[in-house]
Amino acid sequence: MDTTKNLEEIFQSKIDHEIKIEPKDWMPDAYRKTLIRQISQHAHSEIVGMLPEGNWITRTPSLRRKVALLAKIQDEAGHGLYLYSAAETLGITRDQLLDELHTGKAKYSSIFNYPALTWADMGSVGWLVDGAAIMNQVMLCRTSYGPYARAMVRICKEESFHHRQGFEILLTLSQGTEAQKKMCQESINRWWKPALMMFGPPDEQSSNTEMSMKWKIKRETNDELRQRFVDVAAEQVKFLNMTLPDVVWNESTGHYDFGALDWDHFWNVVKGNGPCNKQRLDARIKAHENGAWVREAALAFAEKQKIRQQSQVKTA
Ligand code: BYC
Repeated sequence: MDTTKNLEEIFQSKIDHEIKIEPKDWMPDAYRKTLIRQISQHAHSEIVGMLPEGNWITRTPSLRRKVALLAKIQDEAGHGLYLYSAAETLGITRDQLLDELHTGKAKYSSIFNYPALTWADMGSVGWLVDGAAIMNQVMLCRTSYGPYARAMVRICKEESFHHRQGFEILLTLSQGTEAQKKMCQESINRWWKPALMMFGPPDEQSSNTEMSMKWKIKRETNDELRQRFVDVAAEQVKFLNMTLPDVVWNESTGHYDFGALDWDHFWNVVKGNGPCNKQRLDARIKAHENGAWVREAALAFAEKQKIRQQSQVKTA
């Protein structure tokens, strides 16, 4: 008979040999718990992330921009659904997950607690926020838990469109009037450091990285991904003729230095005290309450279909 120690060895050996862990496989409780934490935080980020952009749907400068923004926001709802479904395979219900979000127990990405003040912010969110998300999420396509890895493949494909959509908005502004150029640079300045904080705290303060790397949930550390993102963005910004605040080339390291990040500020935002935390949570709860009739109607329809199928089986 398999003892827990044996099961743990088999589990780790699968991970070491790049065999995916599937929902019915044995897994340590801590692995299950950390996956539920990370996947649900990710799902919540997708649906809270729709809010700052939703504010701009009625104010896009053209119909073309409106169609693209609507499609992006709709994709984000879809990403939330894939991720909630992946989390549900670990034995938690959608209701529990949403309840944790609405009661403030669950975290979501710090970045969505900042306001989107100008149209250029739709560009910065696409270029910097989706850019940082992709940098982090490409490694998650190879994460050790099968349902999460498979969801991430589709998410990453869609995120790369979002990234380009944002860059194109900034490129247009950067070639426009002086006022448009100024709006573009001001927006990049505001989003830059919060985007760098999306990668999580520095490695020495990151409580989960060590185990998550052993279990191959994460494949690279927060600091490694953050530096790679800085190096890529520092080259891309040249095409905009704009600058990134505090970013300078370091000849000796062969990387760009990016200046100090205020981690006290970050933890304060994560704890619920950022500029828009309250507004975001209130909007989420209101949307959930207003959607109750849709959930009830969908359940009633499913029930009706079930009864119809059963009666068809009986008459056949
Ligand atoms: N914000 O030990 P650490 C997007 C928490 S949005 C808030 O390094 P881990 C998009 C962390 O949860 C991007 N909290 O953690 C959507 C932990 O707390 P607990 C969303 C943060 O998990 C719409 C504590 O700090 N992407 O895609 O190893 C429009 C210590 O951190 C943050 C994902 O969620 C933060 N920024 O690494 C546009 C990707 N950072 O739970 C774009 C999946 C850390 O121990 N998630 N914390 O109390 C991950 O890859 C990892 O969870 C993280 C953090 C890299 C974020």
